[in-house]
Amino acid sequence: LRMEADLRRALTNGEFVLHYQPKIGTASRRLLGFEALIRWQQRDGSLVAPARFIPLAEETGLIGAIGEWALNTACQTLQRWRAEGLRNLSMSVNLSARQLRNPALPAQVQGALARSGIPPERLEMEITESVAMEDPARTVEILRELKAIGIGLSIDDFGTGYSSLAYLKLLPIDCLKLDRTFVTDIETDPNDAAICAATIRLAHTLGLSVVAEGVETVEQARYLDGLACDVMQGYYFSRPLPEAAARAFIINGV
Ligand code: G
Ligand code: G
Ligand code: NA
Ligand code: MN
Repeated sequence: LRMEADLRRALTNGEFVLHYQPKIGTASRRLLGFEALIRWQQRDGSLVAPARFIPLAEETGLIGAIGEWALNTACQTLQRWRAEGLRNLSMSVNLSARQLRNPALPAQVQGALARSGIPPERLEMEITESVAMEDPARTVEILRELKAIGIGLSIDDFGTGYSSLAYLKLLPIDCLKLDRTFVTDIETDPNDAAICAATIRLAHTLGLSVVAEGVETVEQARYLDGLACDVMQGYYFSRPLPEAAARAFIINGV
């Protein structure tokens, strides 16, 4: 498969880049941190979205090396901003199924923290609900190990998978990320509004915070504010930004 060879070459040639999407505190409307999202920058400058290569990276096992690169790069970027005195922000990194089940993951996380020098509580890892619930008992064990390092943990795309509430209670997580499919029509679809309201109440009852994904309009932001959603992310505030633009976003604010 040519694409597999292309992926290997991309890694050795440094063709992957991270873009950073702001996370905004709902009540404060302040920048809290960023989510790192990988892109493949072709030699002609065009960007390939992760949906087009992460599945193959996952199948071939290349995700191990690509994911470790993303983790280290995200931590180093945050450390550079910290060294410049640019506020006390957090950085979120996405984890695939295979990364989560790699026994070397906790050591990789500790390595990335040690090399960059960022405090553990400034790093967050996002695991999708469907990955977390594939083998929930095992997920509890792995996440406990990661939590012991002191990092934050989020369940991504919450509401699209099938969460066992019994296991949700056992997972040592800090945050649920409400999938953007529920946010899109929050003002017009009573079912979506009810799902958002109920998820936020459930999360708060369990001592978790909530990030709403895919916030694209001021009306959605106001609605989520009314539901006491803690954090928002989406094109209304900013698209994922290249590093230089993310740095400018920190400095110029929202
Ligand atoms: O940025 P975009 O919306 O195209 O991202 C699509 C998907 O790719 C998201 O589900 C996101 O979690 C995943 N993704 C982005 N960056 C990374 C990464 O560094 N590692 C892994 N495992 N997944 C990523
Ligand atoms: O699966 P995950 O939640 O990690 O994927 C995040 C993806 O969602 C990224 O690829 C990002 O580009 C995309 N995204 C972020 N904000 C918005 C938004 O407001 N609207 C839409 N349609 N996509 C968004
Ligand atoms: Na994510
Ligand atoms: Mn998500």
